[in-house]
Amino acid sequence: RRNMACSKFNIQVVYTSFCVFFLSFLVVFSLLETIACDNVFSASQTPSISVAAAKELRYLLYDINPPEGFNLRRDVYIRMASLVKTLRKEGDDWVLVLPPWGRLYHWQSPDLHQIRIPWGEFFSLTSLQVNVPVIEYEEFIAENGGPFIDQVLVLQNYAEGWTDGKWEEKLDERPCIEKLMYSKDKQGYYRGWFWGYEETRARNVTCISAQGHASIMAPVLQKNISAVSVMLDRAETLLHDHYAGKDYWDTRRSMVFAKHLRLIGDAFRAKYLNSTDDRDHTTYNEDWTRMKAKPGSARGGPYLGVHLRRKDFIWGHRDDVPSLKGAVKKIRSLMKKHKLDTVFVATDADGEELKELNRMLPDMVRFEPSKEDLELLKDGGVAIIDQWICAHARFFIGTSVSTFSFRIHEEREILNFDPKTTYNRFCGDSEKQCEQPTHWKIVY
Ligand SMILES: Nc1nc2c(ncn2[C@@H]2O[C@H](COP(=O)(O)OP(=O)(O)OP(=O)(O)O)[C@@H](O)[C@H]2O)c(=O)[nH]1
Ligand SMILES: *[C@@H]1O[C@H](CO)[C@@H](O)[C@H](O)[C@H]1NC(C)=O
Ligand SMILES: *[C@@H]1O[C@H](CO)[C@@H](O)[C@H](O)[C@H]1NC(C)=O
Ligand SMILES: *[C@@H]1O[C@H](CO)[C@@H](O)[C@H](O)[C@H]1NC(C)=O
Repeated sequence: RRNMACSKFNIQVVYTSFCVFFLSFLVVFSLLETIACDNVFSASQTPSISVAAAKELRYLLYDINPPEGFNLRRDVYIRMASLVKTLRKEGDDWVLVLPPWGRLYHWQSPDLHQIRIPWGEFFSLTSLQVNVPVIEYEEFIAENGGPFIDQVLVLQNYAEGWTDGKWEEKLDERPCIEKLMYSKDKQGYYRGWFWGYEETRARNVTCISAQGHASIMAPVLQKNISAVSVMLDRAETLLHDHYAGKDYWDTRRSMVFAKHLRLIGDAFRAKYLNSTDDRDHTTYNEDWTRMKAKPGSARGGPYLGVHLRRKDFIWGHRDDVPSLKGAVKKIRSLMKKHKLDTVFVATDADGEELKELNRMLPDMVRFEPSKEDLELLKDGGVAIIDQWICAHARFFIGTSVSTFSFRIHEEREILNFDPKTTYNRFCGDSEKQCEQPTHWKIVY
């Protein structure tokens, strides 16, 4: 039943026809992926068969506040996966339905149709499956017999804020505080955004004030609600169950980038950065549960990796973000210090800034897809390839409190880089105390 996620992925891979060289690889890997899928599914279905009589199949769907970016959304996935794990421990056979990607504020490439993008375009579904059962939204529609969601719970804070200035975990059904983003149609169904799937309808929508970690929802989902499919909207309201604990890292490690994106990043590294896994000690195991090496064992390719976040980060004139001139000065000094002749720059800088950067740093290497490639990879795929290449650099420096940079830190931690080469950020030109990012160590 859940095999669809994998077969659908294969189809997408097949129409990724841009580069004949990659295509032959991709077909082979998609075959491997199918085999891996079968193993994963048969393994995960064995226990559910033996207790099938007692456990009901139920679906947890979720969505996030529209302005949130790609990288925060990846963080909310970790919270939801944790909730599903709690739910499965305590009762029914819950499955997490992956919210299609789209309509993200930062995805601004013109003429690109960027909605209803399945997770398989960005992440390896078989890898996610090893951690917790997940399905794509279209697969949910097929299994569920139509685009119907039984119950939507819109999460919100408490209208009164923290009582007595004291924070405590709590959860209550409450009137909706903000204007509901769902409206009733003539048949009495609720219509809403639903990731651009206009035909989707909800049978019931209510608001819940929630203050606490993700698994605070578990008793309500088990006991108060009997609906088969439940969607949590504004899921970012819930906090991590165990931030940076084993469960957190298991889920984070399972969020392996889609194979075709990693291959494109690797080919770019080989061609433009003289970087290969063998030489750089960054060999990746397809089975993430076996990705564990001696800390500091990764060497990385002979280049400096840079994430330079601009746009909304400079519009606010934040004092922890450098001017382009300040950034280039730092880049030059790091290249000298670490004896690196090459710099790879990932940035969201706009046309004007990019020109200026090019002028000051003419030798920088950037991943710039052709129009055709961009159509296939989309802004999300390009961002992942940028992150993948930064994750393989001998030394990395990112931007202060950018979730884009944080995800690179984690990726480098997974690859076993020495933390000294990872947890670095640019300082503002006149920033006095330039505190460097925190080292988050993997709990295996
Ligand atoms: N390709 C590419 N895209 C980038 C880069 N930096 C930012 N972006 C784009 O801009 C978005 C940044 O928003 P987020 O993903 O939320 O990450 P963030 O930089 O922490 O921003 P906030 O969390 O919103 O403060 C990314 O998702 C990308 O779409 C970059 O270096 N390369
Ligand atoms: C869930 O049910 C319990 C017991 O019936 C009730 O006390 C509680 O308020 C309900 N919680 C929510 C969020 O509806
Ligand atoms: C909608 O859901 C709420 C909360 O679970 C429930 O109290 C209410 O009876 C439901 N309404 C309908 C029409 O089913
Ligand atoms: C690539 O790296 C290898 C090993 O570090 C080195 O011997 C070789 O000269 C480099 N090639 C180029 C083109 O820089």
